[in-house]
Amino acid sequence: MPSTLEALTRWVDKVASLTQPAQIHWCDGSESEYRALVQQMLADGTLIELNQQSHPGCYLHRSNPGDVARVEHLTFVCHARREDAGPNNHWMDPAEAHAKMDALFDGCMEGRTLYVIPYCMGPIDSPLSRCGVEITDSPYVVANMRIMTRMGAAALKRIEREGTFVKGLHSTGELDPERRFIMHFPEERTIKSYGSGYGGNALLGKKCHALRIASHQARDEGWLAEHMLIVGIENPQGETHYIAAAFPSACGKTNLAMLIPPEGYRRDGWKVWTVGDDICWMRPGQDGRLYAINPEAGFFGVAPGTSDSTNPNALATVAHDTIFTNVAVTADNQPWWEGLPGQPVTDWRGRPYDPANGPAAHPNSRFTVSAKQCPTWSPKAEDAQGVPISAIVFGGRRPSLLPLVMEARDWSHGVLMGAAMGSETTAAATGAVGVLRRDSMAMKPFCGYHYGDYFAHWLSFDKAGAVLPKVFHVNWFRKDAEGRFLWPGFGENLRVLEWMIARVKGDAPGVDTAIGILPARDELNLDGLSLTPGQLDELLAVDSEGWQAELEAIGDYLQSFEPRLPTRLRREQQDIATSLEGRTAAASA
Ligand code: OXD
Ligand code: MN
Repeated sequence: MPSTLEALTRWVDKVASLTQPAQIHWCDGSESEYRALVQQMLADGTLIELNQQSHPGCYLHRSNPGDVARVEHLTFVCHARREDAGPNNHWMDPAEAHAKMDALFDGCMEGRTLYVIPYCMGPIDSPLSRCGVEITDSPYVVANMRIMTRMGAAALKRIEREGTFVKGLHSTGELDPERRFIMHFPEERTIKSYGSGYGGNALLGKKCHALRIASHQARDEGWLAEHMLIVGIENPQGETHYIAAAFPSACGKTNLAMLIPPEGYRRDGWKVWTVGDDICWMRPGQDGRLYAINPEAGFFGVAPGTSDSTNPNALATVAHDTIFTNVAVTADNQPWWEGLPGQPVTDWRGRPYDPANGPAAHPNSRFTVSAKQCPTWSPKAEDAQGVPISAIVFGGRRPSLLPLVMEARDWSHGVLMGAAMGSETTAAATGAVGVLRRDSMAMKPFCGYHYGDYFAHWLSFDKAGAVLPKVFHVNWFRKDAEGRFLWPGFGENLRVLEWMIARVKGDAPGVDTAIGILPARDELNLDGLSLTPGQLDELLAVDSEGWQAELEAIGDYLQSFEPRLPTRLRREQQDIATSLEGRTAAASA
């Protein structure tokens, strides 16, 4: 008997009789198992060996060209009651969804191996962690799950002790977009995914479990599952403040999580510690503060744009033992993407590189790598208790209006800032790129239930005994009239984080405005930056008329969550709108 947990063996048997695999393999997560899978994938062409001198242990996977990103229009959240999914999700009746999926899974693993992957999201001994089991017919998924989660024997032991686990069933099927669905059943803690091998659709521990199912479970259990990086900032006095930050996909979470301090800061002794780059689970501790873990064990990062100038830590991390997906290749068989020096000779589809075919690496090409390889990996990342969060940051790609940084006056204002987040779309999901869309808390594609209920859950943390983090909103992507970025970004973002920490410690008074607290001109350390006073003014300007229009747009957006929109959030939006009108009237009187 591969497991002592009857509920697990019964489920595996049931899936096997539906999918009819040639064999069943229970993953133990060992190095030898990983090596054997890699050999098998090299033999059948699923993986291609990269230059083992320059990149030991690195392989390339080329996916089907029609299967390179998350598919939000094919992703469903199947609550028993339609209203519980909210206007932020696609919904299907659970019985109909199960029937549809089971018809697809019927016999789909004939001649294939069914892999059973027990995994733990979060440190194996943490009370904040949660476990799942993914069944898949893809060895590529098994190899990626081994990097991205604590997978195998230790996870199985915890699952057997606890008796509960999230069930995830996956098959690559025929990779036919017409036969592709990513279904979630939050009330059953179950996922069924068919027809895609892409990370966010197929590595079920990540978006499907750690965000969509976990966000729903978190509401039931009094915690938060968020699309956030976690970074520790150590000041020259040796104090470390942990910051959790939500940005939509492909907006630089990995870069911020691995930030290299500017030269002067390094000299003064500032250090940055990476705890996570994509997902954060938080819950109140005994002292009332929020404590966070990164449920993942690896990075599934966007390759293009990752370079020695933008993120040298990421580059060092992926120098060995990394699976690359849909990158290009150089003449000497090294992985290549836009932003790196050198020349590609083969593009992501395996064709001779021709600029007429577009970028050499797919814009959503990825690396999968163990977090332990990151030079700034935090020693606290494995801490069972998690790290205490001093500040929560929201942000997006906003070419205009949104200042470089602003702080919420209190928790409910912070929740409004998160709810109102907007960003230009990126290549991480299929669909048009560069269109502004509201993406509350960067969870639009990932919140497993009604956004109105989710906002209420966020607000519920403001209660007696709570010692909540300060909340900020940042915008690294503000442009001038000529379309040039006003702020240099990357490592220089530490200057903004330093101001946040000063605010947390009560060391910076800030300037109170209708939209929140902004830094006074002399509160941001700009030493060594070639920023003109005009640029700083633009970055910190509050355009009252522009903001009045923005508040109206936010009001319309919030309206779409009625009747479940918390009145407190509506009041926040109205209070700011009124304050803006008052200030505009006073200024023109
Ligand atoms: C990701 C995403 O892969 O957000 O992290 O799409
Ligand atoms: Mn993400």
